Amino acid sequence: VEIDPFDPIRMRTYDLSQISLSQRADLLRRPVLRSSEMMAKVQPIVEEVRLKGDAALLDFTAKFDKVKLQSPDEVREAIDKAYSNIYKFHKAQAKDDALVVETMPGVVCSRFARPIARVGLYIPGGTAVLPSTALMLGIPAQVAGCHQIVFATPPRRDGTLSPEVVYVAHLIGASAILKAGGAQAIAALAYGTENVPKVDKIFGPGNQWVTAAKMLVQNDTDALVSIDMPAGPSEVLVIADETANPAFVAADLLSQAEHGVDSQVVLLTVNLPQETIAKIEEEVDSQARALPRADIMRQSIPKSLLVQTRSVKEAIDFSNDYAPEHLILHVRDAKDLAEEVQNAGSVFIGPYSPESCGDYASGTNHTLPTNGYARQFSGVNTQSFQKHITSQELTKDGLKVLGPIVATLADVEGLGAHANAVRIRLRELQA
Ligand code: HSO
Ligand code: ZN
Repeated sequence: VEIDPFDPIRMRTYDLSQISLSQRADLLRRPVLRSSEMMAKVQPIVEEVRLKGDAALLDFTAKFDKVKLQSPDEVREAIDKAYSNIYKFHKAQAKDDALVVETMPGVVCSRFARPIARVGLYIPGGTAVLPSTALMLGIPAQVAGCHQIVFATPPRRDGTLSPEVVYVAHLIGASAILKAGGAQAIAALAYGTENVPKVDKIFGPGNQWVTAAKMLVQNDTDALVSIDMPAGPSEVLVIADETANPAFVAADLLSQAEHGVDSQVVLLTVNLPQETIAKIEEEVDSQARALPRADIMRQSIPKSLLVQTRSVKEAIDFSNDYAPEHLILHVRDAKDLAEEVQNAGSVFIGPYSPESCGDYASGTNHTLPTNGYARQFSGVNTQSFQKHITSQELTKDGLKVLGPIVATLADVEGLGAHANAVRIRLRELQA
């Protein structure tokens, strides 16, 4: 039936005085309920769910609602495994946090770590919910022993939170979840509100609003808050030589390209013949078309770079100058080449180490420096949630040796009180 949107919407109208008895009888009839037919259709569905439970439930949801859901158990198990790996790697980072060095006989210097007491972890909403980011920020906070861990994440349309984010909040022992996103969430964490606790450091990726708000509050001495690192769009640089599998290379480029229309994707080929380059390009095109976020890749891939180089040396030099967030090495002896890396957030070595593993579950952190900041920033790690305090203890003999050196340097700077604080003791020791 053709439906004209401009057709008036009207009821069927009759006048009892104008219609026959048989027409009147028609009006009294209900539309036919073919209930036995429907029952026959529904019965096997009911039966299948009764017998097979969740598996059948998910199958029918895929068939009728055209959505492939995962079973809650499967998701929980995957989160648990990821948690365990990320925990292991970040726990190991906490090992060398007590340092004691006797720099001279009787002069003992030490350094010890303390957690940053209150931290705010921003988990973006937007085009993809990222419970993995909750793990990547929450686990090092937990390992470091932060006293108060506050999540902030934008609520979904219906006002609820993603159940995966809530599950991670329980795992890591978060004390609160702020259901808000954007600049307003960052401000609430920085200053505190009636209901939101003020934090000492704010972590996490976000859009331009979130990033700008983090920069603002970090510059406000009244807020007294710091941030993890400057953030920009996610990026990957892949180096591929003739040993690379074109399909793997393309898949890795696309996994970054799907993050957003401004994702930065760079491919450096090393002495690749034109046919191999063409093969990679075909793979990029055909894989992208079949993926759910093809629309995003249609915008990010045309902005990506393919640069041909003549040697591995030329490629790694380019990469070190670019300082990518993620560097993937699809080359012969990839492990040796990794030794040459000077600037990168995280390195993925060889054909079986896709960035996805580091993004989710191998153990390394996925909150990494972008925009060239890998030159001077590390990715988020356990130390990001700590500060280090140093201390020293000198014996009398220690001061006898070190004191004159200090007094001399204080004299050079013209800081008599400094020199005096040493000499007053040395005199007492001589007496
Ligand atoms: N590749 C992103 C992290 C991420 N990937 C989260 C999937 N989920 C960071 O650059
Ligand atoms: Zn990713």
